[in-house]
Amino acid sequence: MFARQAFRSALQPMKTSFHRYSTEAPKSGGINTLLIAGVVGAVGAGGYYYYNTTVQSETVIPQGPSKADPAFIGGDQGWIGLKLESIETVNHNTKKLRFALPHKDNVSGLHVALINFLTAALLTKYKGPGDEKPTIRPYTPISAEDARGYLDLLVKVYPNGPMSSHLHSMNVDQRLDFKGPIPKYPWEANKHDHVALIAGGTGITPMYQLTRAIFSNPNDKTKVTLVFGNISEEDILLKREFEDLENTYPQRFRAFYLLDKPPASWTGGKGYVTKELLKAVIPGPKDGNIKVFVCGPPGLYKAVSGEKRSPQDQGELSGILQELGYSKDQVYKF
Ligand SMILES: Cc1cc2nc3c(=O)[nH]c(=O)nc-3n(C[C@H](O)[C@H](O)[C@H](O)COP(=O)(O)OP(=O)(O)OC[C@H]3O[C@@H](n4cnc5c(N)ncnc54)[C@H](O)[C@@H]3O)c2cc1C
Ligand SMILES: *C1O[C@H](CO)[C@@H](O)[C@H](O)[C@H]1NC(C)=O
Ligand SMILES: *[C@@H]1O[C@H](CO)[C@@H](O)[C@H](O)[C@H]1NC(C)=O
Repeated sequence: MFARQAFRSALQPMKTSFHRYSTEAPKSGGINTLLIAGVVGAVGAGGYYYYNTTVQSETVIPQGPSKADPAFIGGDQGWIGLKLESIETVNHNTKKLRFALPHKDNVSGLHVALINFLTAALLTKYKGPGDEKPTIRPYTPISAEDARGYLDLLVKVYPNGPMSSHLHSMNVDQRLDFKGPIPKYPWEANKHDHVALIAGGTGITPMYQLTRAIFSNPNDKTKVTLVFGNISEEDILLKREFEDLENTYPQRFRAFYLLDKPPASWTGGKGYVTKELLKAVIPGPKDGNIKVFVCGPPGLYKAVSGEKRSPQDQGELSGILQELGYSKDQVYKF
């Protein structure tokens, strides 16, 4: 299928933000126009291969990870200082930071069980020398929920962002306060037939967590369509991980990448998420039991779904998804 081929060759990692949403008018024409024409053509020509597979209901309870003591149990546990164990530079503005859990046998505690998975984040806290109040920010670890002894954060630095700047300035053996888990969207196998994940920049990390929960459970037959936007090719985070999924589950996983500043050879999308693109590539509001997840910088929410009002309040649905006819309960803003 044309679109699939075009995108497959375009698979790359992701990251950064849809800064143009809020700061500039979109550029028009170019590759993006061709891309959308291609996608629409493909859909029109025969519909999506992956709407045809029936979702089997689960019959076997999968084995959860073997018993291990979780580091994060929520409640009144309070902050836990974790030592930075290693630092990996991912690209010009992103680092992967590995923090050691208190004991080498601890798991993070961000999973409930494979069949009843709570997508979740951890809070980090840092108070700089001159700061009146501590800065607290949520992060979604990208390490596996059953990884023992460590957790990995993928962190993009924002020039004037207090927490991301602090994280990027940290040295091995320094400690950072963590607390959690902060529950997000409760997941269980086959809760939805098809989910669409619309991410910008590091908004990819919760999407990765959910995707991994789905594909690590052999009983979960959910189809996943990812739409991921960032500035340049180096900004595509977790690209290899998503490529592996696309190769392993071609009937169930598809990824569409959009670049603000594509190289000449780029055959994927250009610019930002548009109504036409979403209409062409994600399941529609009437396509059965579907759910659309959104995570990214403020401009992405504004354009696609409307912003969250607070961690507890999803706010009204607006933007592209509302225009396309999705209902509020078909959309979850991370
Ligand atoms: C559930 C969840 C999971 C997350 N996971 C990750 C992760 O895995 N990795 C990661 O790097 N980040 C993640 N984030 C984002 C993270 O929490 C921080 O927001 C980010 O690291 C920046 O923090 P900061 O203190 O450095 O900068 P901030 O002070 O938060 O500012 C960052 C940038 O955003 C701009 N900005 C802030 N608010 C607005 C606004 N309302 N409108 C327009 N622009 C604004 C600022 O100007 C600045 O350039 C996650 C967020 C959520 C909600
Ligand atoms: C983000 O940038 C990376 C690296 O340039 C690229 O591979 C990826 O496709 C981009 N993703 C989005 C959503 O723009
Ligand atoms: C980590 O594992 C140890 C040993 O298994 C356990 O006693 C402890 O409660 C776990 N959690 C933390 C936060 O240390």
